[in-house]
Amino acid sequence: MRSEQLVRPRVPDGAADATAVAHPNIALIKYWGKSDERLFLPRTDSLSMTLDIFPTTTRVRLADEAEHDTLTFNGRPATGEAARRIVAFLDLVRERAGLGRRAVVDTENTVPTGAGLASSASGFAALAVAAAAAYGLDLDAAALSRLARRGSGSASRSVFGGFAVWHAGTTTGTATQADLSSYAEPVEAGGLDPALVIAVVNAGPKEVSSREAMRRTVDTSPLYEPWALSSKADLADMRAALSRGDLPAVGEIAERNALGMHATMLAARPAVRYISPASLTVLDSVLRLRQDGVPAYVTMDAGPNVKVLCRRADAERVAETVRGAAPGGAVHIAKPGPGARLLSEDG
Ligand code: 2P0
Repeated sequence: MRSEQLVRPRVPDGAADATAVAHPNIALIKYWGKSDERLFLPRTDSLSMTLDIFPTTTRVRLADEAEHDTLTFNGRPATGEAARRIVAFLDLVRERAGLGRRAVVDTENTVPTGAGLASSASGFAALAVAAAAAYGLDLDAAALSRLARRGSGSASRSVFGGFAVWHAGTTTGTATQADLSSYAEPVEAGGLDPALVIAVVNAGPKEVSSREAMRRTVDTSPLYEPWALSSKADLADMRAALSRGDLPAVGEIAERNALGMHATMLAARPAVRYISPASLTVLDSVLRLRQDGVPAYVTMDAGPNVKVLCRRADAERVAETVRGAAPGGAVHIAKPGPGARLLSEDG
């Protein structure tokens, strides 16, 4: 039987086989734009809620003699860009550990295909925790967050459960100083009892990757800098709203921050448009709910699917409403979930 440990893995002596689980997170204050692409340093701070659904489980075993890493994803060989990113991440871990051994990495991802949930967040958080343990790195939670960041920016936040803020850090000084300065940490949300209703309006693959879209936005959008500036104020307001457990304020701030991010993309040259007619239909239905007195607020990421923040007590009603607005699409209800953790055979 496997049992769960705390976020900080206790590295068994000579561990060469470790399994970790992590969940996706949805940003309420968005990460959009890098200041350093190699180090995955973001231009702005962001803040997210880790979900209790769609875990990724990753096992990393060190191979004895292999010349290459062996990677599977849901039982099939990983290929292309996904494989390249995992190998680059393992190279970073190997460099830190001073070990050259290749690995066998098996990933089981439960995010439904095209659900519009960044599986790279749960994926690299689980990989960071499992690979750190397998290669014998004894890292605290902040160090695991920094490491996960190097696989995918948003993964830095999935190391933590509940709400987490990811510090943009600094780009002045050495690369090491910059790297050390950017990590996530937990945020208290007193008395908030939230749910996130996820409306999958389109399960197709996106035409522009978020990495390319954020690069294009930073390089060409005249609205980018104003949004980045307003996002700072949004974060301060969000922290205050979270600490007093004020769901309507949390929702309003999240909604304006997300729609502002999409505005920066619409102003990019050429424009990046993730919002679809079906997204707008869901947005309208949420506005109507609000007019009926239900506190419900939207956020959207690099895709057309819509996430609706509401009180847990209202989640079923909200789900029913968005299901009616986007018939045929799947609707999921998520609550705050746990941080990344190591699983062990012996407890
Ligand atoms: C976020 N997104 O804060 C933002 C909002 C999408 C929209 O983080 O290039 O997969 O691997 O650092 O983390 C998606 O981007 O990008 C994302 P990389 P990532 O959740």
